[in-house]
Amino acid sequence: MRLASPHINIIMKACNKASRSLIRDFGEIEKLQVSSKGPGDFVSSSDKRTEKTIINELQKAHPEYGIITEESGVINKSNIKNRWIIDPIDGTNNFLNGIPHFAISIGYEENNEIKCGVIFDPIKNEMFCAEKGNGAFLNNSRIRVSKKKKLQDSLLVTGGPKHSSKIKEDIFTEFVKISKVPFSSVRKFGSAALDIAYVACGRFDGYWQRELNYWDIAAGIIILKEAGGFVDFFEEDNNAPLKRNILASNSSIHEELSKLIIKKNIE
Ligand code: 2AM
Ligand code: CA
Repeated sequence: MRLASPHINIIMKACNKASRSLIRDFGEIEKLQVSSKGPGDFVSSSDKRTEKTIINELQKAHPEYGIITEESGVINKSNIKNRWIIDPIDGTNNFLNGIPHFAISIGYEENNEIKCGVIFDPIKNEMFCAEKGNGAFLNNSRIRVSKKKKLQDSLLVTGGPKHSSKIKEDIFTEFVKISKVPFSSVRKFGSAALDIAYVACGRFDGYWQRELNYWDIAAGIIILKEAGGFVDFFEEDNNAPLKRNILASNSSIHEELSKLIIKKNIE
């Protein structure tokens, strides 16, 4: 791999370390699924342990950096210049159900701009990573977005709505509208981070989702951009900078897909 900045190395090391217990825990899930208690609490403790390992590794290198995480919230709040953005398990519901499709996602942000990021699927041993100006990689190979030119024929992915969503009906309406594009297909795989990574390496042509959290997609933003893709945020609520509605694509189908996104403010 030709990425060698100190930050990307720190992130990759943290991912590798945290993934060891994550893989072990995933192996336990099957047994827990048949128990009367179910795997819920176990998953939540696995999530926390993974996050703790990652934070420890990152803090060893830069104790002064800010950290935004799913489980622990914000650490070193006053440092907004250098920040790590962490999602210890993206695709928690898959993990909980014993479905091998989830990832660790870590981005590094400098002055509000994502500089590098890693999305690591420990089960398939696929590490997607990128740093600004140096391209995007899947393990040791350079990745590029697909060459598909038209929305027709494209393979798309989306997610949501979440249970608590107040805009479920609008999200379903949008889903139906986009699903009706001739000869295209829409998938729901349950991990926002992997959805974007898969657009970056050309497996999907486009991805959209509403009501995400910043940590779901921070690393994905730089990976997709460095792979030649395009990321857009629509109907951003300026009072909630960590909330995101995202449209990510191979660039070529972006405009066509964007026209199908419901533009009225439904938040
Ligand atoms: P998670 O697995 O870390 O919860 C599923 O469509 C994708 O959306 C996952 O990446 C999931 O992240 C993310 N997501 C964010 N907030 C969510 C929520 N409240 N409920 C379900 N999925 C959510
Ligand atoms: Ca997530």
